[in-house]
Amino acid sequence: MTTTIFAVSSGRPPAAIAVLRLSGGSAIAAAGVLAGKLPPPRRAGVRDLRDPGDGRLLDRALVLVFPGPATATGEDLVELHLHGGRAVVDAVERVLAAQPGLRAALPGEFTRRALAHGRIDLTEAEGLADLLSAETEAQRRIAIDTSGGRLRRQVADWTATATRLSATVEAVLDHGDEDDVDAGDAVIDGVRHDAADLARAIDTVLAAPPVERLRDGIRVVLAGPPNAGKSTLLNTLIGREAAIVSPIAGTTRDVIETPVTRGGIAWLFLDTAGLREATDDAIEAIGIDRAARSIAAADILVWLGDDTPPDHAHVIALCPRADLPGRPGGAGRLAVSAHSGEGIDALWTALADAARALLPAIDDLALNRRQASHAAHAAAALHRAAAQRDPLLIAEELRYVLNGFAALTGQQATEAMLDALFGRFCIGK
Ligand SMILES: Nc1nc2c(ncn2[C@@H]2O[C@H](COP(=O)(O)OP(=O)(O)O)[C@@H](O)[C@H]2O)c(=O)[nH]1
Ligand SMILES: [Mg+2]
Repeated sequence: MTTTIFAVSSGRPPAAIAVLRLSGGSAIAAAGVLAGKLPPPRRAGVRDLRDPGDGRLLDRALVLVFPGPATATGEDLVELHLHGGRAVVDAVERVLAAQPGLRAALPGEFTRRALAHGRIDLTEAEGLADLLSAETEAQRRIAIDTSGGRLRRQVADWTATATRLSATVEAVLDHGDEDDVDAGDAVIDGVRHDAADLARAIDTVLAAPPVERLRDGIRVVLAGPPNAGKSTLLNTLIGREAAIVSPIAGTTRDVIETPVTRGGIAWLFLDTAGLREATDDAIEAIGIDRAARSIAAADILVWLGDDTPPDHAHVIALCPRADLPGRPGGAGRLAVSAHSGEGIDALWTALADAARALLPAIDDLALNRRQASHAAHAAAALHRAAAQRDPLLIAEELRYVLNGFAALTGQQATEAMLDALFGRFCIGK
């Protein structure tokens, strides 16, 4: 029997109520030791919780018992709704920890058990992690779909189709000698046709922008020559002094990253060292090198130079410091001044317009990079299967496809991968 774990799931005390959850084979017995006769399954009951050592009252709590396996974790689960004071929670946790087979839960351990018992799959666990960290409405909407099994159901659909194709090919391979050859060919042609259809369906999903951009923010890189006003503009956009501003060229040496949410979009603004050809300062030179790499990795490049911007798929070219006399305007350039505020709202509008193409639409099935890479492998194998005539090779490709789907939903997840995922969760989840 696995150990029984317990943790406050409702956030840090003090609070009005603290929901302490127990999960595992000893959960119900342990709750009984504190509460005496427990309420019937899935019915709330108020109980006196007592220290079994000396019989003293710990708290008066609402107790709920959920016998497994039809529970969130797939194990016996108990909820104690305590008064949310720190000392109350401490006292109850101390008594629980003293019972044999019980210990405090690790971060994400309840969810990890849910995954281990097949109550959720890996895509749902990932969606849950995103849901818990969601700060914008769009993040929440996509995460709630994924955590609710939207991707799991889609992959189950794809898996059913690939399994049917695989079985059809295996049947042709098994009975190839007995049946007439033309009939076998017709069946294989049908499989190839369906494999191509499935590949295209997956490609459509893969064409949507990745969920990371929605979650971690759209990377907006401010770049241009020294003293163009990059750092000042960054501070104006985010509304605080994150970057040092000075008339001395070469002040900003490292890339400064500042996250901010605005207009329901998560942004990550990156201020960079000014790009200039020659510098004697070794550290500034490293900064310039980093700036060049940031530009390459930018989702949107905001260019503050008066010359032609570097090649980039999404560039917004500015005419900065537009309040100064004699600043060149120019077609296709947005005049902005961090000092007068001119053009700042228009810049936000231009950013939001560019962002729309970069983010998954709210109704899209959005995949993270891990999920997308497995789906892409499966789609590639399907394309290869569709281009094949040899049933043996088609069968082989279809096995790759099914492996890819299994990896996507976590049937082959490694411990290290799970550690990384559940490290993102808080204790009690
Ligand atoms: N007049 C005016 N000066 C600005 C503006 N933005 C920045 N500056 C000045 O230009 C100089 C360089 O600014 P900074 O933001 O450090 O430029 P960076 O090197 O591109 O980061 C500083 O003296 C700023 O005060 C602006 O919109 N108008
Ligand atoms: Mg600067």
